[in-house]
Amino acid sequence: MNIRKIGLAGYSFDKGGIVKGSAAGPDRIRGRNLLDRLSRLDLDVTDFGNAKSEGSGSIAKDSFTAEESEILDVAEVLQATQNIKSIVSNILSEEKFPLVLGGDHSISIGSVAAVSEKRQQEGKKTGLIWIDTHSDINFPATSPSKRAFGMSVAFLAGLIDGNFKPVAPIPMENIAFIGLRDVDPGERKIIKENEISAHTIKDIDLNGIQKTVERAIEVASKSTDGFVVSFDLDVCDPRIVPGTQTPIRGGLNFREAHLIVELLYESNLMKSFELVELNPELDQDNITADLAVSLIESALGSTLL
Ligand SMILES: [Mn+2]
Repeated sequence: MNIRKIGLAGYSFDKGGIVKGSAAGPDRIRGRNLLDRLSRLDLDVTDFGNAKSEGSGSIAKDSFTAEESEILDVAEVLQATQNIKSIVSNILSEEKFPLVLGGDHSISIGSVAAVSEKRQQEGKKTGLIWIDTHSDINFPATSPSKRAFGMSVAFLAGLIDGNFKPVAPIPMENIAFIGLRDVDPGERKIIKENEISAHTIKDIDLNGIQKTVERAIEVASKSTDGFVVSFDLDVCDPRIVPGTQTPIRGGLNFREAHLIVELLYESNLMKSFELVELNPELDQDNITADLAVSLIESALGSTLL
């Protein structure tokens, strides 16, 4: 298997979301013996640490478009996404596989863009597999929360002009959602109009995990040679993931969640993996944090035999 040299980076940030607390996610995941557990997988892990940003740095309020100005804490979010982008770019320049820990889901605006930009410089296109209860494809105007964590995919696809627009947007024909079960009206419209591949929880009920993941891989790797994977813990059922800010009933069970990342690893096409939205303050006896660690192990090649 191809994933051996890992660059691990956490980003402590929760101003892109509604409920505070996911900024403590990376520390908690590390505290549940992540590095020790990864060392058993025969991986060469370089730790780039947990980073955070204080405020908005030098970004002025008037540097945003009218549309961007609708986003709450927009300057802090832009600062954070720029920071995590540069950290992931460093990991890539050392030719390592980025393993990113969030933080709320807005950090993907930077972490995913770093991978697609680096690969565009190499003449390659990049797909995106977004495993989440939510499609996170709101525009600032359609977003019910006005929080950036519900807009990440819209930015990554290059649908919104301005400061957050990636140099190398992910082609919409190479985006695949897995596990959707809470999609806003504005998002439905965008998904339908752009014919984005969206596998809801019902599709999983009907077709099973294996077929669903195969279809998502097909979409994300069509005329690309790989994809990034972004895993929001809230795709799992609240019974196994109490520690997340937007728990929604009827999610994936423990084995379904693991099988998804096991199959993605086996595809040999994953170019980075990130796991977001652990809120330790809402967790119960670390069951969410421990699930996060075991999903990361499976995504990086841990097998049963
Ligand atoms: Mn979500």
